[in-house]
Amino acid sequence: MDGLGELRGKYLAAVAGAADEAALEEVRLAALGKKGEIALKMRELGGMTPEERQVAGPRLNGLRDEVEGALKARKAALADAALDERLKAEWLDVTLPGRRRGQGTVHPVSQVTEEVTAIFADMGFAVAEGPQIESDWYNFDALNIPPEHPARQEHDTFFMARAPGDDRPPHVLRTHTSPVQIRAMAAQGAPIRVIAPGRVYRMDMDQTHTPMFHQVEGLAIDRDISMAQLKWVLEEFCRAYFEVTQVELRFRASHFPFTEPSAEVDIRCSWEGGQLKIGEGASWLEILGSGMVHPKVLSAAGVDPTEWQGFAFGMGIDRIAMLKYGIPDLRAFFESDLRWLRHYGFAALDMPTVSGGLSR
Ligand code: 2NL
Repeated sequence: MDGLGELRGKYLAAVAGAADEAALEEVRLAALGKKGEIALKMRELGGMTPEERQVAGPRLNGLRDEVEGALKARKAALADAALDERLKAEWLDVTLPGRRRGQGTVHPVSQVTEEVTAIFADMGFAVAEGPQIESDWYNFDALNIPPEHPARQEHDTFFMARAPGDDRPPHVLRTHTSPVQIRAMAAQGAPIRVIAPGRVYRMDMDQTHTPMFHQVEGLAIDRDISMAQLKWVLEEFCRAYFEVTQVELRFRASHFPFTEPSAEVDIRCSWEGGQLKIGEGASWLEILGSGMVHPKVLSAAGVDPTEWQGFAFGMGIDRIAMLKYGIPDLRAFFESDLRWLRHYGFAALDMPTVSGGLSR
């Protein structure tokens, strides 16, 4: 069979010269497609004598394999080149400083979390973090909340799914950041001073509740801590946070399973002309819950209640953000509306410190 050498030269050159995948496909069709030159040659094998076929067959198969191989190699090379091209086009220097386009703002929740953290850091509290998906033990049992407690029922708590057939109690989305403090106590032991800011979840949605919200809890455990220190720490916090010189707090007896005694804390204020003023006036505003950590909670966290005692408190970050910055509607907090964010957001790179000013 003649002309195979020429076909070989022609198609290997065509493959090498194909500039892109479409051109390469044209070459493949012209050589190996149903009516391709090499395919047609292979059909001629049928009309040959067995002796002729024995010679021509292997030569044709060899030619077909060679062209197929070249097509494949060229296709891979083209793909590599295309990828290189793309990578070059998309290259960017991540070490360059950011271009300030003045678009983004710091969300009030982030701002207030930073402010609260700065204030308590100044008083010697470290920040503790923990998982948002918790075991029911850390979220409830360790906090002296028994299985039949209403807070544990389905209508308040988001339960995670277990695999079918797995009968262990389900994990929950943490309903408060207390489990973070249990973990901190268990890991570090006493004495300890921590705050735990973060997202918490409860099945609740109306004018004043969102299913996800933010809380900060605080904990101080030592040999001789009393409610007097709790009151001072909270007063100091309120002075710094609301940026006023005078504050007055009122402790109202209350009940939480994890503290004994427990107190809800109100701050003196006025609402003159619809404007909130902290520290003066005849009104009281509830801002947090607190108490002395229950001995059972200390035990659950591996801290000996005959040796150690301390206070704990919890407050809503979203709520104190609304109070300080005059934000009327809680639900707008989590809608990511750019106009709202531009209005209520804070300048980036302007971190609050107690000495340098919190909110400028
Ligand atoms: C509220 C009430 C409170 C706590 C949270 C706490 C944490 C541990 C032990 C004991 Cl590890 N207590 N946290 C105590 C009292 C009140 O929060 O109204 N929060 C918005």
